[in-house]
Amino acid sequence: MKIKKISFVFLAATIFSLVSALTVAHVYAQTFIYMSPAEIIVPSCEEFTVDVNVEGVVDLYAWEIWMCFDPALMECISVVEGPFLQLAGTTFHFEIIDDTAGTIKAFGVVVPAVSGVSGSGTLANVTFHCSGPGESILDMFHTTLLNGSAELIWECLGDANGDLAVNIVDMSLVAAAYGASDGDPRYDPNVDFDSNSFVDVTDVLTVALNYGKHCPGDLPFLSPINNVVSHSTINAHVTQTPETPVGGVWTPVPILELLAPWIAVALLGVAAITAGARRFLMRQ
Ligand SMILES: [Ca+2]
Ligand SMILES: [Ca+2]
Repeated sequence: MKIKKISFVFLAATIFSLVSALTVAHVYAQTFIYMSPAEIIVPSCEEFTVDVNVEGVVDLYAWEIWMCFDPALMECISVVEGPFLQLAGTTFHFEIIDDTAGTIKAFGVVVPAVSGVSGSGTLANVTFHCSGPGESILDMFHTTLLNGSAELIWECLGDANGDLAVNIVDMSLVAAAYGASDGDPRYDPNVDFDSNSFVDVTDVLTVALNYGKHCPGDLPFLSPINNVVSHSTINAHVTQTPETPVGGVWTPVPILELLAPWIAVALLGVAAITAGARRFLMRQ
């Protein structure tokens, strides 16, 4: 009976350990897109940069991030691609900044998409110029991470201009229509390869997966499918403080305070001369 009790305790402890280990592994296996620093405090009229990072991603071929900010408080100066995706090879990066609406739309993709990158790193560096005191959320939305899963198809996928080749021209065309939906003047059905009435990073990745191919001749082609990486996003918060006067605050200094040491020296000199003169007269 005692042995049975010990066995039961041992079994329970083993199960608990296994569950704990699996839970921890699950936590660390989660994928995040987050901004760093998460809390930004900056004086008015200064520039600041936020890194957009990814944590714990596997086989990343392409990313897309849309962001919004308060255009009354800041403007976006630049979006520079970070080094993480470049670990997989040559990349193509594109962004649309709208400082009137306060939005950023950006993507990065490996071209040609021959291998993905795994791990953690920086996707983009976003630089803002602060224009006045106040607070704003830097809100990421429509974030997409795509891995290398693809299915074979028997059509010339990725050729937007019909010249039977998939190259930088097609990548430029899909970039020019990037972010547009059906009805938008920039929308181009020839680059909406998945016919979902929207040109986004999935269409960009379609070009990247087939980059360099010719048709007919290089069949089959590749279509992204079931390749969305589930993830969470964590936003940042900006506090823009009132401007500090250049050179500090001027305080008037009393003139007597400045001259006091010289007045003291002069008085000592006069006293010495007077004492010397008195001594001379007494000898006479
Ligand atoms: Ca083409
Ligand atoms: Ca599409």
